[in-house]
Amino acid sequence: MTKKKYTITSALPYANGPLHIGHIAGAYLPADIYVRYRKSKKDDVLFVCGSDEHGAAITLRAKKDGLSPKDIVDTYHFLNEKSFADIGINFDIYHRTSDPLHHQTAQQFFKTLDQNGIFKKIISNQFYDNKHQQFLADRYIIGTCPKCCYEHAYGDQCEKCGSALSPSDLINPKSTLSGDTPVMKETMHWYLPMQDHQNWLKDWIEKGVYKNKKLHDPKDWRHQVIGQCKSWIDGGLRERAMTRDLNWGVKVPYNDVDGKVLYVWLDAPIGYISATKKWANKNNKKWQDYWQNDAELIHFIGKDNIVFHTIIFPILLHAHGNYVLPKNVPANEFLNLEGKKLSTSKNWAIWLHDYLKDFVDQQDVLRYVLCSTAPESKDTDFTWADFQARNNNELVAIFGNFINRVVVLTNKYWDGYVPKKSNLTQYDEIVMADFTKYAHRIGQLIEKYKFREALSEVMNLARLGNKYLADTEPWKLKKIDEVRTQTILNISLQIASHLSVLSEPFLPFTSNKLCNMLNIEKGSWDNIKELHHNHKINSASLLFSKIDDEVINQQLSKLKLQDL
Ligand code: B3M
Ligand code: ZN
Repeated sequence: MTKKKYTITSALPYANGPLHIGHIAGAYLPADIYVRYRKSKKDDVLFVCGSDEHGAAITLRAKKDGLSPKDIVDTYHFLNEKSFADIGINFDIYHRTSDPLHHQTAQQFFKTLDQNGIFKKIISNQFYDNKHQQFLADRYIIGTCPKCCYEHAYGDQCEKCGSALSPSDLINPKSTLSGDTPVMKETMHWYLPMQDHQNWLKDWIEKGVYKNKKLHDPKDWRHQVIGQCKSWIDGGLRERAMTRDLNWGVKVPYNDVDGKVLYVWLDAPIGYISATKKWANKNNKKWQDYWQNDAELIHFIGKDNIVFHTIIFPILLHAHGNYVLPKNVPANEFLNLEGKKLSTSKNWAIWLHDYLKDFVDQQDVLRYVLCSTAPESKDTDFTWADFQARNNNELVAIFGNFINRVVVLTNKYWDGYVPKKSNLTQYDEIVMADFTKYAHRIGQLIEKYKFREALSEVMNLARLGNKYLADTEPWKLKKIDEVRTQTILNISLQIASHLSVLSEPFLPFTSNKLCNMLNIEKGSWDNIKELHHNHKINSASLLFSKIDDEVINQQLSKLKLQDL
């Protein structure tokens, strides 16, 4: 029997700027935790991501900086790839949508859909800038919002009142390229009539049933994800253009079509497939194994990407044929920063590469805080005070303290040799029965995408260790009852060994350090190493250190400067 395959994707970030903590908390850290867990379970799992290098997000940024789109994507692709690696988010491949293999894959996908008769070609009037001889993407048109009268609303959305708009709704529209009033001009595009897919989509999302097969239990999908899907479907799906008049992107693959590219939300999700191909070519695998049959496809995203991953991309996969549909789309809500919405354009953010510079060798602190406060079911807030408190009161005081005591005592009393376990008391038996249950419990929570709860169980395991030491006080017993002391330390060392495996998805750097201290190779989820009598561990080194007020105040002042 071939092993079940898991294909895990994280949203492809636009290569138009650096990553901030909101991105990490939303779509990347949860995926990385899930993947590390699956790998520890020895599952066959592939983790793909890459840069989204097309669309108005890129061309607008290029224009703002006076650079070419190519300059922009080259800069941020490499910066972001490095930041991900530095924070321990371990993609199997970090691809890019400018890669020729991606262009080819997306064009072929489009052609197949077109041959299957999926699209409708529709001629419509769209805004055109005569001076620049160019059709205008929604974001390139600003004007007055018809709902709240804000004068700088974009063609797709008013940032003041939040209304979704289309460019023709704007009062007094202007082109951001020339500042002129754009004219209407006819243009033809390929449209996806989403309404034709309404029925099967409804069954698939709301009941988990597709082609008479039960594919998932809707109860396993997050409440807000199902909610958004329902409101889209119940509101009535419409046709949506799948091509654009632009010169930056994947070209529509026909000879007689000039100046048209695929809609970025058609091209980008196909990026998951082309990334898989690239990885498979390099690693001598078959990419199809990860997208067909019983492969399990899971998309990790932020809530602003839900409709694209639960409705539009599934329609495309279904219409193309020969692909699985996503098993789950565990979208997160948003993370705020000090009570305000994170915003790249307003520079209200903690940039990942800045954090990594300011907090050398403290990747796991950020991972810990972002997972503990992850916006899994509602928006949450990151504050520097909370960051400090969680580090000092939880990582240092609970996890670090337990490991430090165990390793120091073993070195002090027995030169680092694991002592023998004998004459177990009833309390020892209870503690042992208890700590061996954590692997299953934490694994179940991760499989249900409850990462916050799973991480708090990891901390409970460390708490259990601390309590055991506090209750038995081996440092007081050493002179009176050597044998008892040995047993207590032996059991505590086994708890430490469990922590080295069960903390790994969340705190991979810490887990490595812990394995070094315990002088063991990393165990796997279902096969946690027992530290045998007379195995020699290494000396203690600190896993975490206290963060002082001064450090936090510096970060707060930095934010104040950004907020001008
Ligand atoms: N680049 C949008 C975003 O970063 C987009 C995700 C693509 S996932 C296929 O919000
Ligand atoms: Zn408005």
